[in-house]
Amino acid sequence: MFKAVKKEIINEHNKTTKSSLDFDFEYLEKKLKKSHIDIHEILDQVKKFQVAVPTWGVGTGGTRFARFPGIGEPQNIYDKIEDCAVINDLIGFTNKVSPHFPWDNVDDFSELKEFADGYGIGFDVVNSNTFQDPADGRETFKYGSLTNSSSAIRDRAIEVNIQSIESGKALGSKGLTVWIGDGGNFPGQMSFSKSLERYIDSMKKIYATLPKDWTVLLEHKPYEPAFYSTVISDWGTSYICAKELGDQAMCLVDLGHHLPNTNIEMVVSRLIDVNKLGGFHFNDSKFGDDDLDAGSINPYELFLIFNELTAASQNNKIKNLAYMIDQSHNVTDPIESLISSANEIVNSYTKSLLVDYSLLKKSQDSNDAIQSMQILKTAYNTDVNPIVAMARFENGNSIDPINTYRTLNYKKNKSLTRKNEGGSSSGIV
Ligand code: RM4
Ligand code: MN
Ligand code: MN
Repeated sequence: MFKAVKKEIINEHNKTTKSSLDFDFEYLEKKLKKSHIDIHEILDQVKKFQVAVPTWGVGTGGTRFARFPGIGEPQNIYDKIEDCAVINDLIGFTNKVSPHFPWDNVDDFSELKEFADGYGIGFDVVNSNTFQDPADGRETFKYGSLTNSSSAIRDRAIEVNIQSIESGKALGSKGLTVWIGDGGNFPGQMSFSKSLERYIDSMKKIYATLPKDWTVLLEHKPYEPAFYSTVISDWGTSYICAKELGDQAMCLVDLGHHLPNTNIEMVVSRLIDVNKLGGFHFNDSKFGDDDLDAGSINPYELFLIFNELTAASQNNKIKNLAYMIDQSHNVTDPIESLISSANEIVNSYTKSLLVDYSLLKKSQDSNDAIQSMQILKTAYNTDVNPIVAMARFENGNSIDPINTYRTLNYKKNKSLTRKNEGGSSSGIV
């Protein structure tokens, strides 16, 4: 849309890097040709890739201990949309945002939609927040929301979700992600059985209000903020609930929501096979739900996840997955982190398109473990940056987005008008 970043600035910057890109692209074209891969076919697919940016991700995050605000931080949803538009103007892979309610509540949603439209930004799946208390102070979610033992509190949590759907409808969204913080810190604190029953019961009431063309995505997490048990702890529980709810309920995989060493790519494959994979929250981690930048710690895992997705999509086993980023940026300018993360995600997707799946099948059938591993490694070790950069260029975006961004002095300029009122509405997330 090029309202947040002037098109001329992008064009000028591209002029300085285009010949180097052409050189790298032509080299890769020849290299891939040897393996009978047409780089232009890959490029066409990459140009269409989209992943949504979380509105809460453009504010500087924090830890349990402190938050160190950056300069020119967005102060409200309008500022956040503008930051997201900067990202999209530079990379073009992120033309939708995923809002979080009540954090992003406004009085007039049609005005917000119009504002975002003006930047070429749409609204992806909306997220409901019942992991902190609603502003009106009527009920508290301290001891749980959708699974609380009090029916009045459960009703209030259901209301928050229904309200999120209503807001999402006004914004043109087509889905709701539900992640609850419900769980316990002590053995015996809550009944595993009753809390799950109450979750399903509450979700059925939310599901009943879902428009027919919407999807509800159930997000699991094994711990935090509850540290002994969580109600929707793992993909198995998530699957059981999605199945119980019906066809419009799917499971969402947040890459940080697994116990250490979980084979996430296998979880992805299982959910595909049972027809319940609905979407992702991309991020990276070393220890837990660290919400670090996608591809920054374990890029091979990210590739292996896309390997499952591409194999499944070539067999027509998946469609319409909701791709979203879910990260917390504590030490970087969130705009740079999100640019880099989106590119890492597209990069992994691109590498998966290079896998020779018919050869892999033969190799698997003949129990050739080394060759099978090498087929994946060959794709993974290919430097696909020229394809991703060319996709950005041909879509009218920046060949070298982070350096283009740095020439803008965007945050410094914004700091003149955005007065820091104590930081983002998303707490320490
Ligand atoms: C949670 C979870 C949710 C996200 C919140 C902010 O850990 O990942 O998806 O909405 O954080
Ligand atoms: Mn998440
Ligand atoms: Mn999380």
